[in-house]
Amino acid sequence: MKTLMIPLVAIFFGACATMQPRSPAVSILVDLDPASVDRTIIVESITANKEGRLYMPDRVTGNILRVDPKPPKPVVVGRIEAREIKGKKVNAEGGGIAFNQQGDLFIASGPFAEVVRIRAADLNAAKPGTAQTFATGTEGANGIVFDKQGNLFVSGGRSGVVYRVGANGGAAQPAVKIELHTRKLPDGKTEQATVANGLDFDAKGILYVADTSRGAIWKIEMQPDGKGSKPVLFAQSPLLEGVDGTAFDANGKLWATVNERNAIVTVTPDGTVQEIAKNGSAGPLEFPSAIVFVGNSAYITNYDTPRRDNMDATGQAAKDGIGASIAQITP
Ligand SMILES: [Ca+2]
Ligand SMILES: [Ca+2]
Repeated sequence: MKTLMIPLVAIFFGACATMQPRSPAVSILVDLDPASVDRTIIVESITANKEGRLYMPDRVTGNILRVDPKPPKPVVVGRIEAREIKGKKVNAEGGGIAFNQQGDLFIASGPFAEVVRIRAADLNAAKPGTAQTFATGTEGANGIVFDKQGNLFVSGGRSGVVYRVGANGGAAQPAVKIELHTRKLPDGKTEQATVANGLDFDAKGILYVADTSRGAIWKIEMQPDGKGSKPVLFAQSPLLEGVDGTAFDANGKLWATVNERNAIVTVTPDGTVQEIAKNGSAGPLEFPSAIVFVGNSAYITNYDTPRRDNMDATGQAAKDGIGASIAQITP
């Protein structure tokens, strides 16, 4: 018997080796609020500077946090002050975040209908800089991305409009519009109407727009006058229901966080959608909202909204898991 066992064991382990899941593991880089699991910090978007340090806006405090992946301790380097609008205190609720070529940092604010800027020199842990208005008239401002010429594009959430702002800022102009749409979630009550969310350009300068509502990604060719051509469907799948932030990897494959499904997917240039990671409400993905690559490592913000696959056992909240955090997929 014993002599027979050895080849069987060898075959078994050999089979395991070939069947090993190729999906990379998701782990937690840092819990942004170790004292709480209950959204005392809310981060929707993430970007990295040229040195590979991560930056994200906290919607609760208005603080701009910086995290060096080694060691991953959050530091406040800037701030978006709340404003008084029509007699009420309104938080910026910082959304999309991106650097320009000069190293200035830009953050979308839906409640302000603006994109604000903190100059490179003012991103300072010793004296955090205050964000100033850069672009106005961006209703529902959510995702942001720069093109190679330094123009800023801003997604308008449920308005479906993608705005364009020149490198010097000012009043934004509509560049393209995604048709409106509303999807009911499987609970039969919750509605998702955000059709223009995460934005990205590919190497050829084609704009990609995440349509959270349809579970789709649109492709838009830009014309010389700064307007977009008619949006073309790049991918649509139940796997993309809740698609939020996107980023291209070094091979030109598009990665996307799918918030309400607690999932990460990839989309190949021919539009094939593949699930890379997915988990229940306990994490490590907790309503993942944005993704950025530093080299071959992906960093993902956990926004932790209580919705669909990110509901805890009460069916009301998302208090399991660790809450606001950065997840990572490292090679
Ligand atoms: Ca926490
Ligand atoms: Ca949670």
